Amino acid sequence: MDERHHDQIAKWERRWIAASGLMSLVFVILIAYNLATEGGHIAQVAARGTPETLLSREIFAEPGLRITGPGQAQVSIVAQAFNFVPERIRIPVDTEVTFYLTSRDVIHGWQVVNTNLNVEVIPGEISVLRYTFTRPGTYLTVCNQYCGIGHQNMLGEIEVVSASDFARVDDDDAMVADVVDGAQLYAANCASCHGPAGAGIAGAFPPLAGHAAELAEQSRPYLIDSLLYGLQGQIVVRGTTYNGVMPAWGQLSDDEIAAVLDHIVELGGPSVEPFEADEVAAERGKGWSPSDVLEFRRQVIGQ
Ligand code: HEC
Ligand SMILES: [Cu+2]
Repeated sequence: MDERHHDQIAKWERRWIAASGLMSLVFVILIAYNLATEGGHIAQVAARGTPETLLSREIFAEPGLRITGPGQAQVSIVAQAFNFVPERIRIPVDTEVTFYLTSRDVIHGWQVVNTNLNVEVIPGEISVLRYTFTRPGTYLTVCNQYCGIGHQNMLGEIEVVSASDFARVDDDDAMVADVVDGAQLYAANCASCHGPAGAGIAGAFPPLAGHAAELAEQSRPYLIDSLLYGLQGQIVVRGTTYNGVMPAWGQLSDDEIAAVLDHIVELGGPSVEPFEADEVAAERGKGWSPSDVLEFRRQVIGQ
């Protein structure tokens, strides 16, 4: 080998070293620019435990927004297959918000589009982070961790409004707060799995349209229990086998359970007497597991 070749190689080596050095510099500048303009928003772990113990904490008893002082608020959000509770949050602009996030079931993501908020929401952990929205507008929130068959439907919204709009809208809400809307509860809690019209997905989520009314004819307590305590194990609906997990909805009030049941029995099938809150209350406190509900289903409905 003569010297000439060595020089040639050394020249290219120097160029590549310079190029990779330059690239690292660009990355560092981008990170520094982002930190300087947006600030770092890295979630901290506030608590660990089982999902049940974390969800029984006061902050998650009624998830959503709480104004804690002038220019300060708290927002708690529960992620679950396949939605965020609450789905929609209204926040006054220029308010320092402390977000508390946890998951009821599997790992989810919570990314607020057009901001640098991006949290991995882990069952058994409460993640905390602070953020101040300085521009009014509607921000989309998405789950960015694949969490199951309804993952792509796992969307939410943060509406950032001026202080005066916030006060006004809050009054409007107070006026309608007492009206429990079964269709709305269904859309927010059930549609991601059972479909917007209750058609289900063959083999994954049983249909409710028509089927729920048939179940109610056979056993109203069963239908209530399936919501209060969930359902797990093999069932057959209209010749199709399902072997999934239906989460428990005991966190909904008696009125809300009755309203959502009225909605699903009205999706089709035989006509059914409206459900009463008392009827739901009578089924509470049995402390059943989803497998107990399956056992009960075998007795009153069949396979
Ligand atoms: C995460 C997905 C998911 C969500 C959300 C969900 N379900 Fe289910 N549901 C299921 C699965 C899966 C089953 C079947 C369970 C099994 O295979 O044992 C089921 C079963 C049921 C059954 C019993 C059907 C039968 O034949 O016994 C009813 C009733 C029901 N769901 C109603 C609802 C209502 C009402 C909501 C909203 C409050 C809801 N579900 C939310 C997944 C879901
Ligand atoms: Cu998810």
